[in-house]
Amino acid sequence: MHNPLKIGITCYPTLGGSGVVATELGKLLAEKGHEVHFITHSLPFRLGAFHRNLFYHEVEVSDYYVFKYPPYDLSLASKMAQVAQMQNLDLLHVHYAVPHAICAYLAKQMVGDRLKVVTTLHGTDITILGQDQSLSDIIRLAIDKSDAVTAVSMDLIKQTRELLGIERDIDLAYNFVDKRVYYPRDVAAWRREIANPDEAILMHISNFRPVKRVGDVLDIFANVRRRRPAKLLLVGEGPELSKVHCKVRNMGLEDSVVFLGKQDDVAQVISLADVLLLPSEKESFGLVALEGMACGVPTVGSDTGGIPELITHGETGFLAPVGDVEKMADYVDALLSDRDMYARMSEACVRRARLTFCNDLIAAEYERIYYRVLGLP
Ligand code: GMT
Repeated sequence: MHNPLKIGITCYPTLGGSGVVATELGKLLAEKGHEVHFITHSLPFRLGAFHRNLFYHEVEVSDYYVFKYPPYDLSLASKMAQVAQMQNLDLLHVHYAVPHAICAYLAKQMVGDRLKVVTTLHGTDITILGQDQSLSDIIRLAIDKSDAVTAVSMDLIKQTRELLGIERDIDLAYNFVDKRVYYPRDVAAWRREIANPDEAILMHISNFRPVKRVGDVLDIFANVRRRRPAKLLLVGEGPELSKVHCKVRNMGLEDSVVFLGKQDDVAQVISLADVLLLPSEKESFGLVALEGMACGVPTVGSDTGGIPELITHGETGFLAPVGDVEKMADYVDALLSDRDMYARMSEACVRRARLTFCNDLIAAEYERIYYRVLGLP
């Protein structure tokens, strides 16, 4: 039995799966008795109620008039070092390489080698930013200098090796869901307000970035709707949203597509869906598909990145090549046409989410990594 640790966590606090994973992990670690210090530019949106082992340190950026670009990265690195010294942190666990892993490396230079750095790679920090010539060398340095590096799928480990030429060990730590929050909810009353009893509900949840291929979501939906009554619920916001609005109008789908915007209670919202759609171009893991699985909702999506590690084709969903909207629509239709297969798949989803991607398992994996880097095996 090890002593509780003092852990600093840095993530993007206001958006995206990486921030969700980091915040939920911090909450779990605090529950397990560790002292967790979030070092971020604003309060992580999933932090929720006060907990005696959770602390928040806000990064303030200097806006001195000589700066064309306020140096957030330097302020973050300094804050990490200050908090590490004041609170006697054992380690910094940073989520998303840019700029967090680089800042943690700088903080470690200020504090000394006793402060360990664990970096979790989440996906686009490697698959998109890692390919940007202006960033790739500094990302490689931060990865090489971290005391441990984790990635959210085997595929992301492979991509990190191939795209950045990284040779060091990288631990696998999948995304996880808290089974106390994500389980099939009874949302029958709400469902009646949104769809007629004979209508299927398809859903897409994302940050509406080009990589999510929301246009494909509409094409899949239009195809399915030619075969059966259905509604499409779109959850989230992002740069492609107005384009998607336009496409919905041009396709004459205004009456059957509902824009729900950003939603806090994802477990409740996901339970409204019969099928989730995730036709992404790239996806290192696909946290939203796991959240759906845990609520008993199968996903139809693309067989790219880490998605096949999460969704077993034919057992917990269906996968097709990126852009093959016809095939994805066929899979949605097949799922909705066979009640027995649907029930089997929905049960398999809940089972797999609980067995393989459950919070206790993955939090324990991160703890093992922390103790290892601290020389406490
Ligand atoms: O999906 C996004 O665009 C957000 C992004 C993030 O960094 O927050 O998500 C990435 O990290 C998630 C948590 O590990 C993964 O579940 C997503 O698959 C991954 N997104 C991509 O690889 C595109």
